Amino acid sequence: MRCEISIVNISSAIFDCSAPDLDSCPDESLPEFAFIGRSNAGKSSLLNTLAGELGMARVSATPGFTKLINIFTINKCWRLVDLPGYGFAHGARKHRVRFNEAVAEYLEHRTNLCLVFTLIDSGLAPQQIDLEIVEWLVRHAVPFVLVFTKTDKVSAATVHANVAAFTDHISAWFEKLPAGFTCSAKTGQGRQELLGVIDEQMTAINVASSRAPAPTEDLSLRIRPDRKRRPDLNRPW
Ligand SMILES: Nc1nc2c(ncn2[C@@H]2O[C@H](COP(=O)(O)OP(=O)(O)O)[C@@H](O)[C@H]2O)c(=O)[nH]1
Ligand SMILES: [Mg+2]
Repeated sequence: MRCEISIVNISSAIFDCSAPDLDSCPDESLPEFAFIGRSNAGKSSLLNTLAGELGMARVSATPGFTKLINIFTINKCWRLVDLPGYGFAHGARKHRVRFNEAVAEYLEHRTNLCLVFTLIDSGLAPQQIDLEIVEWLVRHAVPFVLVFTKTDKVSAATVHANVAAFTDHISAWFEKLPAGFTCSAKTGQGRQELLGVIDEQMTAINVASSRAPAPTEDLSLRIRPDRKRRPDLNRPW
């Protein structure tokens, strides 16, 4: 399905499902944009800010739903995916990052996954667990951008210092750094930029779709070859 309308304004956000694992996720017919971050990084708040008045991520804020993959269809043509937060492993593997198994499966194998928004609290110096997540995403060739959240809570100088320190830590892993954004769910800072990223990706998909010879082509088949490619979004921050 091709989206003819601009997606920068979210006009409908429909809760699809809370999936316990990859197999329970809906079909791969629509492009997906997933949000990950530590618990408390500001994921649900940012999703709600993106959706405006629609209160999209309310379900994910409900206890019991936070361990599930919460999926929302936006404007009937793409999806936002609220992934469970990550933590450290207990026991022998402690100090190693621990994903919910379903999250790892989703990130590695979901063929219609376009881009991951990785949320990091801008008020904190680089956290080992966030660095490990970025390393994991790089190792598994998952396309992602960095989103530094809660910028209203600390001074601009602190945000700048924390972002610079984080960038410093990860820069050796990249030839080209991933794009980074600073956001506040409270003030709306960064909202248009994040929606702009989604718009860019959707436009690219639509352009590819308009070039496709077969009218009945399945979107998921078209996305699959690009699945492991890094997004070409090299904005410095
Ligand atoms: N000041 C401020 N607080 C925020 C912001 N985003 C989230 N919070 C607060 O941080 C806490 C965790 O946010 P939440 O969205 O539930 O995080 P999640 O666990 O990643 O989904 C809540 O108390 C939010 O009100 C923000 O941009 N600014
Ligand atoms: Mg949440």
